[in-house]
Amino acid sequence: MTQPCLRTQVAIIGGGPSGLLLARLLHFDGIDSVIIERQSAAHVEGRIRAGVLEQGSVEVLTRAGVGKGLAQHGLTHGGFELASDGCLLRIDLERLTGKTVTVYGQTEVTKDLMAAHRASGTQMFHEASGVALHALGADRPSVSFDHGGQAWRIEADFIAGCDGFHGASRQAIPANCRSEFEKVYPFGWLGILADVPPCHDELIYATSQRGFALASMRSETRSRYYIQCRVDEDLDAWPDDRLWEELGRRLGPQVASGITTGPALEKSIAPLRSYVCETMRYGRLFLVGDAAHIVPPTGAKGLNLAIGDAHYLSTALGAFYARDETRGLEAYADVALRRVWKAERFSWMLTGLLHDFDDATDFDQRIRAAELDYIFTSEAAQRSIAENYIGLPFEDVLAGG
Ligand code: RFL
Ligand code: PHB
Repeated sequence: MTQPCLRTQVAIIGGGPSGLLLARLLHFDGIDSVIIERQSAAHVEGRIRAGVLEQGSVEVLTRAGVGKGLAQHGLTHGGFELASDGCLLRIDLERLTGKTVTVYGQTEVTKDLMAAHRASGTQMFHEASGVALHALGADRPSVSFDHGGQAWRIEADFIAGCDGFHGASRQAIPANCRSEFEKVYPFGWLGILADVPPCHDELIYATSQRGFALASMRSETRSRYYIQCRVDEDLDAWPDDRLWEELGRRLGPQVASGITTGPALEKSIAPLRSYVCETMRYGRLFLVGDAAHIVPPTGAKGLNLAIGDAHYLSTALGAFYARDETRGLEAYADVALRRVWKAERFSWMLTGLLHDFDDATDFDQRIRAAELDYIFTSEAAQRSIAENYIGLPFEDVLAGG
């Protein structure tokens, strides 16, 4: 039996938000791509993750032709609350920066992108296994995988590694050509999704003696809450009643009085990690999104960084195919990493500020209290948080690194 072999301009490994978005942006520049995804389409479309989009991300998604659902159902937020032991401070994003964020679930972003790809006929291989990358340093790299009981091979000009933290792409870069920077936090987030109205019209990030809590939402009738928990926490030890009670305690009495409880549609625990792989390029392989970097979810940056990478890479590839210009491709890793590291810093800072660390000394606790006090009383400190939360500006990748 002969092995089916396809040819495309960009082979995209991973059909999560970064892969799907990159393929859409390339499509609008007339660049052909094929998506190879390990999971089923239903699995990809059902995943519950991020909830907050920066204005820059909304603009990129709109450019990718998936702005309609966002415009119709996205909730525009001009601020969010910080709560410290029950005292509330509003970070007024709009007044401090002139910008807003949009609350719209990653599940919806993914569904919108999948619908657009189905309509435009993008070739997508779901449930592909054994994905392997070949000849990354040569002019014609390729990807091999098994699909539908057959061994496939796709030859491409470029490969985009959009396959998340546990994917195959990053591992295909020889260990002596990449440096990894990592911080693993000694706690996770226990998340609950429920069809109840949110307790407040904006997000509330709360720090308390009992640990961190976040009140978020997906719509006016669907709430998403998180609490800091042990990484090895047993989900069975958290029946809905206990979780609602704990949320109320951490968010403080004023917020708790507005909480509507209800049965959990979903409950899960996510570990928290900061991670960066340098470099994000090896030969004709470019890493995009979680394949290259992870942030703890405290700053709502993960999906936004993935969208930023897809924007930079599609711009660089567009210039290559339109004008034979390689400057953007050469600058991609440095330009993307500069933005990534700033988001890493912000997410790490907010995580340290708002979570309870078992090994914190009395000194650490006093410093944390002083930092919170500073933020609660200084507009300059609030502006710095606001500026990072709404998303730092994109550089021009074509101007060079
Ligand atoms: P993904 O979403 O992990 O998608 C990668 C895709 O690649 C596939 N794959 C493979 N395919 C082929 N071959 C292989 N060998 C493969 N290995 C993996 C996977 O099946 C998958 O479909 O990465 P991508 O596309 O880079 O997107 C990144 C985002 O998903 C991620 O950064 C965010 O979800 C992070 N995040 C948040 N980001 C925000 O910007 N705002 C938020 O509010 C926010 N909240 C969150 C979050 C992540 C969370 N968890 C669960 C980690 C809240 C949580 C709780
Ligand atoms: C969410 O709604 O899932 C969410 C919102 C803000 C974050 C993290 C997660 O910082």
